[in-house]
Amino acid sequence: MQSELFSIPKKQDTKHFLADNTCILPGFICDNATEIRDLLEDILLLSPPRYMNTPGGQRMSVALSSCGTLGWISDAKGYRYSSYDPDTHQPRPNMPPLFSSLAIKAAAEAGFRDFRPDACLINCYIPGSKMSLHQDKDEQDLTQPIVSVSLGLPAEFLWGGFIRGDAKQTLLLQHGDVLVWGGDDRLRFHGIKPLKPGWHPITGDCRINLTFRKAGG
Ligand code: MD6
Ligand code: FE
Repeated sequence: MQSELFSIPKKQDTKHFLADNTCILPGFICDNATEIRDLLEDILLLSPPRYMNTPGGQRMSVALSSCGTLGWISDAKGYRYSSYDPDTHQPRPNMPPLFSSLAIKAAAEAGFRDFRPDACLINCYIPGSKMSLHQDKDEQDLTQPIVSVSLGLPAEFLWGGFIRGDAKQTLLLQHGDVLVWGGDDRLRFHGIKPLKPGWHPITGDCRINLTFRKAGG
């Protein structure tokens, strides 16, 4: 039943602002999901997702890869962007034109008209994977927004304030949804609750999240 429901995804031409500079575009990339998944398969062969350690030595719960000019890494030296894959020592796989054009279109829809992403982080979640509350602040130009694309299993997204302990809203991010934020909302704390088990026709038993950023100068 559930798979039938998911296999006829509908693009919804709506947007909903959670705050002045945080916008959810439900199902925005549904029509492109299969093509995105196929492109991701090629990228993840070149740069396989891996569990990195936090600077404190904790293994992260989400497996991560990147494409584009820059990719995000974490190790004992800290969080940062680098142009080389730390495991393969190769440049990052190219960001497919479909990825950048959808990210630019979504940003414009949310009111950010000059978004030029140079990094696409690929987060792979299996049941139980979570992302602790964090701020995205490793990018050089914090005036540029972040565009987040959800594929596969739904996830509960925690959307907080500017101090870790601020009240949080829980938002269900579903397959095809795009979340865009920037401006005054750029440094909000956020995270993902442990992924619930399930199955999705596009991604199987996992969730994939892409976040597009302008990481370099
Ligand atoms: C995720 N997303 O959805 C994790 N960061 O799996 C993020 O950490 C995130 O969705 C900045 C802006 C939007 C996001
Ligand atoms: Fe984030």
